[in-house]
Formats: sequence, structure tokens, C-alpha cells
Amino acid sequence: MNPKILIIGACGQIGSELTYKLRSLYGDKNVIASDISYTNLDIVNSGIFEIVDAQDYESVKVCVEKYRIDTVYLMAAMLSATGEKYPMQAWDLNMNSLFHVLNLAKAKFIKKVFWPSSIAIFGSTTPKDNTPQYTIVEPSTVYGITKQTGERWCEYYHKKYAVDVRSLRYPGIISWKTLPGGGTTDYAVDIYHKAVTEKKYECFLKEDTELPMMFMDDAIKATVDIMSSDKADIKIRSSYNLSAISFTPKDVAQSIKAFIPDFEITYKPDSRQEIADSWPKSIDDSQARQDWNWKHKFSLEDITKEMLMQLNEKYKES
Ligand code: VAH
Repeated sequence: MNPKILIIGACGQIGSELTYKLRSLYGDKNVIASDISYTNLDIVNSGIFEIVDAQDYESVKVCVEKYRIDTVYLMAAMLSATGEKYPMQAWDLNMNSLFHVLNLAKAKFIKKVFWPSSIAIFGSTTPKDNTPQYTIVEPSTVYGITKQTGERWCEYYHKKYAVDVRSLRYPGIISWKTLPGGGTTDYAVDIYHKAVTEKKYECFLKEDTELPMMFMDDAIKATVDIMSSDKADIKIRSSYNLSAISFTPKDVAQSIKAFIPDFEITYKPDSRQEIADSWPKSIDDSQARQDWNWKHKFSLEDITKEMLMQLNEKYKES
């Protein structure tokens, strides 16, 4: 029996690609895409779409009841850089939306929840190399604080009310279908767009800023894998460390130059450098690999090849 899925934040970077993937797996009729506005017309026009305000409990509940939803992917959030500009709006959006979905699950309106956490929960006191699943967690961004707090609530609702909520600490995610959206790791998306359109890029992080990163296809696979695993295999109900590769802006520039020899990068660090410096360089995700057989596929070279090929096509058509 296919699940009846509601994706909240379906117009965003991960939400949009999750929508396409879940429709291909479970059928268009079983996947309802929703967002606060019509910001991604490809998503709005490619299947069932509803306007849902993730901060309004009734708005979510009406959609859940209308389509007899049993599974919710809550992908709406304000990311790290934007969250520093609008701290209280970031807290409200990221936390109110989570409470509404967890409370719908507690009240048995829905059976299963996916909620994304992030390596942003770690701070400058966290061991930076091969950061373990259990370690010091002192985030210094509003976004990281919301993700740390959200993890505590997910684990509480699971233990106290048997809510089947599952979560992944996403690293920086690279994709070509949507433009960068207010994240610190989004330099690793923007650089490819600028490489294709201008053959040059001014990076807002220092050249040696190493961060955990992942191609979108790997992130979507991990999300589908954890949600389709048996309950008994999900041993961590806060959020799983998730990892693929780590690289610096210099590494990306060099991988691009293999395809575009005259590509040039310059560096002009801004306020996002302080955010990036507070995050780990690499992540130990052995628990996810052990509990539900996670493994990544895309290397930096694979990512660069795919990104440049797809963006060349995209900009040729536009
Ligand atoms: C951000 N892309 O940069 C997000 C991500 C690990 C970072 O959560 O805010």
C-alpha cells in the first residue's frame, strides 16, 4: 500500500527534488506538494499542489485531512545565513512548523514524519574532524539552535508519544535545479552557475574552508532510505549524522578547471565565514551506515561533471 505523502516546503532546494523522487516512487496521486506561495512553478504545475502555511496548525491539518495524509516531510526552514538576518522569524518558522507536525502525529492524524536537521547543530567547541554522532553540541547560529532544539523535541515525541519521526543531519547540499537559498554552503552551488555563465566566481568563504558536502541525489537517497527502513532499524530518534565528502572552495575551483581551464576564482570572505568556521570539516556517519545501510555515491569529480553538464544545458535553453 503506497503512503499518502504531504511535502511542506516543496518549492525549496531539497523539497522540490524530494517531490519529484517521491512521485516517481509512489505515484503522482499519492504525493501532495505544498508551500507558503507559488515560488517554484515547475513544482506547482507538475502535480497536486496546495498552499500550506507551515506556521499555521489549521492550515496543515486541513491539508492532511483533505488528502488523508499519513506521512509528512517537513522541508520548510529558514537557513543559516538568512536566519542571522531575521533571528526571531527563523526561530518561529523552524520551531512552530515542527511542533505542528509533531502534534498532528501525536494526535494520530499522521503516522510518520521526516524532519531535516543539519551539521549546523555543531559549533566551534565540537571536534572538527570526523565529528562523532554523540559529541559537544553548542551551535552559534539561530539556524543551528533551531535544529539542535528540534532534535531534542523529535526524540522527546518519539519516547513520550511513540511518534515515528525520523531525521538526518544534512551536510551542505549541492544541486542544479534550484538557485541557492540563503545557506552558508550555497557557495558550492553558486560557483557552478557562475562558472558556466561567467567563467569566474568571487567566493564569500576563504579558499581553505573545508566543509562536509553532498550531492542532492545522495541526500534524496538517504532520505528515502531512512523513511523506508523498518522502525526497528532506526535506533537514533534525535537525528543521524550523514556524510558523503568534504572539500574546500579551492578544491571545487580546481575540479571545475579540469573542465573549464580558464575559470577564475577570487576570495572575499564575508559574515558567512564566521558561520562556516564554527562547523565541522568532516562527519562520522558510521551509525547511519550500520543501522540502515547508508552509503553515498557521488565524489567531487562526479558532482562537478554533473553540475556543469546540467547547467550548460539549462543556460543554453534559457
Ligand atoms: C546552510 N545549506 O548553509 C544549509 C546547511 C550545513 C548547512 O544546513 O545553512
